[in-house]
Amino acid sequence: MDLAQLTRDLEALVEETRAALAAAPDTAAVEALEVEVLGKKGRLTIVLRGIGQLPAEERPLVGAVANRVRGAIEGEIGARRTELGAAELESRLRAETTDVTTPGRPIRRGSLHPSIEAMAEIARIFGQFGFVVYESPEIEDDEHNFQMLNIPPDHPARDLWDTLYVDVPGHLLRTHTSPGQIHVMRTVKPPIRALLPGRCFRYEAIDASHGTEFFQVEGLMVDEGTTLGDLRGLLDEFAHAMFGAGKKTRFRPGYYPFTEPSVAFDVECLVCGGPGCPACKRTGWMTILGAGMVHPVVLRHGGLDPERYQGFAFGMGPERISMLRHRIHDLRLFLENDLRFLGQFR
Ligand code: 2NL
Repeated sequence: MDLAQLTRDLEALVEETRAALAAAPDTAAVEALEVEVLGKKGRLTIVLRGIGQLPAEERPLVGAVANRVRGAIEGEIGARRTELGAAELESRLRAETTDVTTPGRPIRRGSLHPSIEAMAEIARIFGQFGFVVYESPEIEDDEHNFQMLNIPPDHPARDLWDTLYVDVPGHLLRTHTSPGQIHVMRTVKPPIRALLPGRCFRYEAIDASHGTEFFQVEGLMVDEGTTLGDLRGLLDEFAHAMFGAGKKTRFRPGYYPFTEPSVAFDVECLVCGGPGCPACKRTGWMTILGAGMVHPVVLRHGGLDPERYQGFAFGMGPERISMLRHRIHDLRLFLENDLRFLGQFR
């Protein structure tokens, strides 16, 4: 081994490495080549072992050549790594790109249950007249559900409400939202304009117009000098907003123990408009709610002096309102949760 030979070997190593780098398909191959050439047990180290056999004065010369060769190889490797790295990044970015122009999966929107839709519309309309929504418990006691509403324990009117009882003596599932109005009268100072929507319960055989659970929306207005005429005017506005401007309405005598006088409020038949058809049982009218002037006894139970304050109240079933609006013929549809039915509402 002499200096010239060693120098040629080193130059050859540079050439071979350059060729191998050019052929390296990816950065992993470059890493492998780096270890093979420059590593601790790499080819450069092996070539430089020959230095030991050279005369001492030639060794620094080889050292200088070796350093230049190492530098050249490192430079080549670095350049090729950068080149391949950029290409690899480029192709990864291309592969992982999200095409924001691809059509998305449709988002299925839910819809309101028709009872809820009707209650929201009722609340919206009465809200425009200053009525405020209150809520009250579904479990009540006999006093609030019956006695304070002028329905004493053995009164025959109790038969109007087939009651579901809970296993706490004296307590029951409210048969109407009226006990909530008692709470309102006892806590809110007149003028009162209260709207009470909520779920009610009755022990009934389920058929096309009855269920054991249903919603009720009750309204209550109490102030000095409130009259049946005020009730009539308010309900006309409601009927026109709900069923159409200009629809004819009427009051008929009715009966509730908690109102006197009591009325049924009808709107002209929404199907035939008056002459009579099967939908209105040939009467030309459809009943939309019951109402009346709050009975003085009930005002007193509400903590109000009937000599000073008068009030009216009304109650309606949102399911009935919804049935009239959408011409639905069977109440059971509101309870069955058939999505083909439920999906048709807002
Ligand atoms: C109906 C009729 C009605 C009332 C509810 C009421 C409440 C109080 C005092 C007086 Cl605290 N009245 N509520 C009055 C008349 C009718 O509901 O058929 N609802 C579905």
